[in-house]
Amino acid sequence: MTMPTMDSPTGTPAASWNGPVGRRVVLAAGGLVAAALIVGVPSGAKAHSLEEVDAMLRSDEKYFQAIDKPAPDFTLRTADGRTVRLADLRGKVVVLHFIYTSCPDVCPLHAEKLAAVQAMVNATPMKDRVVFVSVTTDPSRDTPDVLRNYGPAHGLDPANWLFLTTAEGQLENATRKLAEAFGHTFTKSEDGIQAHGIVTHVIDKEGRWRANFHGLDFAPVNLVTFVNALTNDVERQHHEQNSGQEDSWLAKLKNLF
Ligand SMILES: [Cu+2]
Repeated sequence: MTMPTMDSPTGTPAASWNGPVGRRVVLAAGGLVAAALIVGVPSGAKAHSLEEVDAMLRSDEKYFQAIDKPAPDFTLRTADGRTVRLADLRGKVVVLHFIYTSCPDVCPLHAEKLAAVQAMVNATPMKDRVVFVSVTTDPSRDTPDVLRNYGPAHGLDPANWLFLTTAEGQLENATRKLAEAFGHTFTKSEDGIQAHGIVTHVIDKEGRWRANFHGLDFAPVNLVTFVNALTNDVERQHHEQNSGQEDSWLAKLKNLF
């Protein structure tokens, strides 16, 4: 059996980011979440404007990288043959990552990590405002049936999860080109194993790329908190007074851990 040639600590788009990528802490994710709550999240959950969350994550989540530029555009296809453009997702916060289903190592862990994030999001009113998007970097092997079955097998809820692949007429490397636009680097060996880094990208409701969460060791609650700030961002400027209800469910979610 060939060993995977994962270049886990490299392949990240941020030159300034040097954190390790590993699987060890993932196994203790519950503990990490609890630790993040103790050190990272303001108690009472009253204060979570985007600026405050951003400042909190910059100091307490070492795998968080703030970004603010237009997200690379895409036109791709779902397993059911539906065309999806990034513009179609306008109005929703998009949590996007690149994986391929035959990955023997970190892609399944990445999918499971995002499934945990999705479960937290979907336990709240954010469920209708957030879309999770997996993009395969191996369109020739990841056929519609494979795409459809992968998410549920790793705990992802099809309610607000899409697994995208190349559309008719696109080159086979279209999704890998997209991944490169998101800062990834790839090499594809003869046995089809791709070397790649692990990054979760967050795109706001207006299609701007707002953050990367690097590797597998970030605290899921920190990604949820950031996504929550983005879902509230525009409304909050206009309805500062109406935040009580949202605060209470976020506090409740945090109290689960
Ligand atoms: Cu992988």
